[in-house]
Amino acid sequence: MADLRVERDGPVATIVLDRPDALNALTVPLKEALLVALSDVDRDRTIRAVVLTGAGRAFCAGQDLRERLGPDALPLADEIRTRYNPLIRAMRELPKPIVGAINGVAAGAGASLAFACDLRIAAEGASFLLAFGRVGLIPDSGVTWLLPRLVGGAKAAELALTGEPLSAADAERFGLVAKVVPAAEVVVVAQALAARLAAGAPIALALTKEAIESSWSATLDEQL
Ligand code: T3D
Repeated sequence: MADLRVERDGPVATIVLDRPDALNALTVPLKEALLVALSDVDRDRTIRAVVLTGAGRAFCAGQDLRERLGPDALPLADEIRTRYNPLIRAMRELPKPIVGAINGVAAGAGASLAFACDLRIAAEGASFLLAFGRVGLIPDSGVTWLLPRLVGGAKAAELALTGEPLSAADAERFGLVAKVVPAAEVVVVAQALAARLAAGAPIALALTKEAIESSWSATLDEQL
């Protein structure tokens, strides 16, 4: 599939955003291909864990801003509802763990994709950038839900309001990434973690993911 590759190694599928010249910025075909890949991974019972990464030096630079200026671009809100929100839902509802191999900058909706992974391994030079304000937007694609849950409200507000980048090292300090490794190792380390998860009990993993997700809107009694 153009702009997206899916590589298989036993029970682990690695999904690679593959537009390195544009820092893997998200076009309509790329978003559609990613949604199809997530649905394929969901249906394939032999796949038990997923790695999401980007080709080249970036993880993902968010919405392709060149495409957005084109004549065929949907109104912004429609694009978010019809293409971005389904992607974030598909990632959070996938009953298999997703490990983000954050190989470089994750900006705008690219940061949303990184935050929607279950675990993140980051390359030393990677960063997270809530670039939405630079193009006059508020953080969309789930950022305002995902980020406070990952790093706490104060840090989420700081990152969202200032638009300052968060380095991989700081992201590790805040628990946003599980581990920071040299760039050359990030995919291999993420795949090894995914393989370890894939060796676990799949239904237990799926229910664990679901229980953590549902805890945010549940009382302790409901969760018990
Ligand atoms: O539909 C909707 O609009 C709704 C959804 C919105 C959600 C969003 O994602 S909004 C946020 C969109 N993303 C951004 O605003 C980020 C824009 N990019 C940057 O700020 C910088 O590129 C980075 C900080 C990510 C990286 O900087 P740097 O200096 O390492 O690289 P660069 O030189 O800026 O970019 C390299 C190339 O990638 C360059 O192309 P060229 O000149 O070599 O042909 C640049 O134009 C291209 N590129 C980078 N980001 C995008 C992009 N092309 C299209 N869209 C991009 N988002």
